[in-house]
Amino acid sequence: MTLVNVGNNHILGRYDNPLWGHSQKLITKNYSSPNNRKNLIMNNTSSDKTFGRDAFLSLLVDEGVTHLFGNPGTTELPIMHALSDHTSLTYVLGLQESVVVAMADGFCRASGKLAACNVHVAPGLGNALGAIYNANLSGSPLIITAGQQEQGHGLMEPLLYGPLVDMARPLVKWATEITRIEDVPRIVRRAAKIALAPPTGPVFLSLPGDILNKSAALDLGRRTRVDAMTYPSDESLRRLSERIMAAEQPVLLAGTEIVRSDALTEAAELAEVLGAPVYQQTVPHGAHFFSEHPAFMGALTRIQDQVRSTLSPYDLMICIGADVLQMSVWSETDPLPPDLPIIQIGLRDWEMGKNYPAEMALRSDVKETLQKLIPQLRELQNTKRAKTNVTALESFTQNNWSTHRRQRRQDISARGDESSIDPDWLMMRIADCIPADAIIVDEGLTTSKNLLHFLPHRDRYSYFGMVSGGIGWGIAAAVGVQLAQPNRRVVAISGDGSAMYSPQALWTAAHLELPILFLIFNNQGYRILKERLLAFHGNDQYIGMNLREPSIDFTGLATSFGMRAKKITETAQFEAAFKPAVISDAPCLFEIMLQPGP
Ligand SMILES: Cc1ncc(C[n+]2csc(CCOP(=O)(O)OP(=O)(O)O)c2C)c(N)n1
Ligand SMILES: [Mg+2]
Repeated sequence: MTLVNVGNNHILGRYDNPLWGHSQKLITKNYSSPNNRKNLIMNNTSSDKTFGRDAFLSLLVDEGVTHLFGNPGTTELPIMHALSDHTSLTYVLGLQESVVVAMADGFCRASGKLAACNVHVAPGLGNALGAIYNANLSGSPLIITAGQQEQGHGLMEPLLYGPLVDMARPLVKWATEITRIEDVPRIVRRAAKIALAPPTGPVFLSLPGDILNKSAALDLGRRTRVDAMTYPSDESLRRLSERIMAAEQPVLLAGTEIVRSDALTEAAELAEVLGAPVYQQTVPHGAHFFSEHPAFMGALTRIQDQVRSTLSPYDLMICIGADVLQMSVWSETDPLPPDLPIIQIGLRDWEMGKNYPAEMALRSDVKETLQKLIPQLRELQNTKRAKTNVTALESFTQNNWSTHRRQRRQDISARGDESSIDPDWLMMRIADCIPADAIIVDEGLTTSKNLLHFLPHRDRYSYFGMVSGGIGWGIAAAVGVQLAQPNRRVVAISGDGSAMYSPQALWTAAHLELPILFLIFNNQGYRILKERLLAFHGNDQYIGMNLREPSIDFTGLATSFGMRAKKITETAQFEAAFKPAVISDAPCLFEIMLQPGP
């Protein structure tokens, strides 16, 4: 690779990313000091040699990894053996590999930091694939490793052997096997750089046992970070601001990169400058916009007809780091109104023009770009337009998120006391009663479908939702979120069906005494599937959708893991128990009994 000087940064070369299918420019900065480097030339064998296992763990630490999530087997024993010499790494034990990866995913999402996780050979990696799929969609910077059988086995296919790299490859940014101990530093350094280079995402390394147990004189090198704090050229910014000002009724689509780039304040300022309403992208991954801002109208639904009609009044859609109209259930209607032009800003150029042509697509950091764009828009704006925008913002209050919340609250109060717990009432009370800086991890499915109508997004880490529709993420992700944010209270909400995909994570929470409050909504089945079977097929024979006979006792399950737990059947009981639990510093589970639905 050649080093080319570009201003203050360096372009270190190009690499091909299999996901994007084209070359990425790498702008690099160097963070390791020469002193650091000296320390990293390891001396822990009698002959100035380093074991592969020690080199691997030292490299993780030097790359900034603080938590190694894992589930060990024989092929991971070299790492487990070396761990006691690397005390700055916290090992977090998960009792099933999908749980291990989901915990690590939660940690990355709630910190933006690099994390590592280790799973066991082919069956363990197989167990983890659904969670890796989720981590890839959420862009979690994660080094996933699996122990591999010793290379000395050759082609003899020992127990647990499998094509690990081939298995992981479609779901990660980069996957490789380390076949020479000399490559350990280069490969781990490259893995960390790729995971953290925006758009961030998981990478996979297969670690054969013989590489971990061999020793060699190794220089562990230094870390590389790709600085992607980029903004468009002056010319692009000029064209962008002129195009935006030419629109009479622009609308903003707030997306996931606003969280990653920490650009909530800038996104709000853009809405104010333009007097434009803001919708959250159709799949709310996180807290993409301040809900209580007058311009916030809520999330777009995933119902094509509704989205089309919501967007039809506008003459320009400005997508800020957003997935453009990702849907779930198919419909003949296209959600995008014909002739609605699109502008896309963000670092994930895979998303640009992916589903709909973009009139302008700018690959740049959202925060940096908005910081440059907003003053230009102000300059172009005349006083008359600025006044109209203020009036427009005021007019949104008739129909915005805050107004709808007020109405929904009144509707719920008007319903009066009901014998069973009403899911919407429950969501309202959860939103009301949690501490202001609490974090919600949401896999509540039908029960929490209206949660975001009550729960305001107030900061970038206040809410984490499912990104893919793959269930079994929430309970485990909450463990990682709590580890990443130890000073904030995590409330993990989950359907009963979803909870059964990763109940093992409750044990990790209990074992680490993490003060997570788990709320399991027990409606004794897969309500969402029942509702859809009835709606799509007119069939009320819910074969394979009831979790009854026997009923699952979540209170007993949590208690068996050493966690305090309580069954809640009435609203008054919830009112009495919730507030004290949400400020207690011990893990706790409430099993909330709800109507089974259709
Ligand atoms: C990994 C995975 N397996 C299966 C499904 C299919 N699926 C979607 S929702 C659901 C049931 C969810 O039940 P629960 O968590 O109890 O929520 P409820 O519908 O009752 O609100 C299932 C099985 C899925 N989305 N992801
Ligand atoms: Mg259910």
